[in-house]
Amino acid sequence: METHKEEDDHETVNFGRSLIVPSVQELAKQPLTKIPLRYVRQFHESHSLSDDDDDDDPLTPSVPIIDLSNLLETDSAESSSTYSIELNKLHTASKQWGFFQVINHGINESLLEDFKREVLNFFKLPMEEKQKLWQEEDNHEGFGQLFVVSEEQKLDWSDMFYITTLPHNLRKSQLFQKLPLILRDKLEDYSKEMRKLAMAILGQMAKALEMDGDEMRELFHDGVQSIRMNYYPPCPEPELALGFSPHSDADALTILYQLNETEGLRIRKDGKWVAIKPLPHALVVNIGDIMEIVSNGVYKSIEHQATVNSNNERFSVATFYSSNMGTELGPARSLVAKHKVANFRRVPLEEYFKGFFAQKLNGKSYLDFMKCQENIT
Ligand SMILES: O=C(O)CCC(=O)C(=O)O
Repeated sequence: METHKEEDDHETVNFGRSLIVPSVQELAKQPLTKIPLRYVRQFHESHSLSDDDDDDDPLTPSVPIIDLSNLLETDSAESSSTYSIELNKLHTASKQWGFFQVINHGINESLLEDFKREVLNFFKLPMEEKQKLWQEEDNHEGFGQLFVVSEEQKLDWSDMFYITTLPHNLRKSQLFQKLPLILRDKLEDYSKEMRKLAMAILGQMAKALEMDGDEMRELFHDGVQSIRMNYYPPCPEPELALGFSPHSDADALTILYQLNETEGLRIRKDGKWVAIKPLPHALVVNIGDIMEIVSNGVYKSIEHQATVNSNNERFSVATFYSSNMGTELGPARSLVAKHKVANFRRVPLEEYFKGFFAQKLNGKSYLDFMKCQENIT
């Protein structure tokens, strides 16, 4: 990972680069009946979208819903049975699903509405304006796509805007300053609220895992946060394309805000793709690879993908929260002592991220890099 001085003389880190690709939003404005070959998936990839998909099967379980007010709201809560039941739900969801929706999360509704409006407006900016915020060849922050490493690689049917938001010294201030003013303000507020929420959930996870709470705080205070805004335009051949290739997230916790009611997010559960239906006022939380590592494999990061459809556009914002830059990433020492085995090795966080962003997305394959050799299955 390269570290360099920006003009305003603070250190920034270059987490990676991605080949520059055309805007799908612009492409989708043309009267297309077929999508260009670069977006057409192999049979087995697109096949997995339709044939494994049990959306309408009433027996398909739906992702757990956690009521955060039962965990966070009252001081005396921890001794109550409501608290223990909810904590147990969180623990089970994190072990068995790696995904859950949170309700009563305490994020101000008007902030969510204002931020949504600004993100929708942002994607509506004319292309000449967006060009000023496009990725550069040596860094993947800005508008574009991530994880594009070759000209032959299949592309996702989406555009995104990606930015490191916290800690402030890692933020590319030149990019941030170019954002429309209201979006910048709302993004600042949203990013702070997401950090608070992530820390609160991590605190509860420490309790559920019976991990040393101080160790969790030590690892994640001042953590690295990045935000990815996704736009999925309607697609003339949705059965042949993917909005987002299957992947697990490299961070510890992702908080996903689905901005409109168009469905698209699917997670792989017991070999089947299960749709996560947007629930009004809820946020989707998922375990990332860092949390799988820190929990010594107790919690699982889960493969997910986004599908597209022919009629409706879809918007989402993912906030990724990771441990802090000083961290050596590895299983929590308090858990290794308890489990009497370390299931993952230790690497500096920088090295871990550098490896992640240098490759094409491929399910959960990157986690193998972190497994202790004898544990690779
Ligand atoms: O848009 C979605 O539902 C998925 C987004 C996602 O997986 C991501 O941004 O990492």
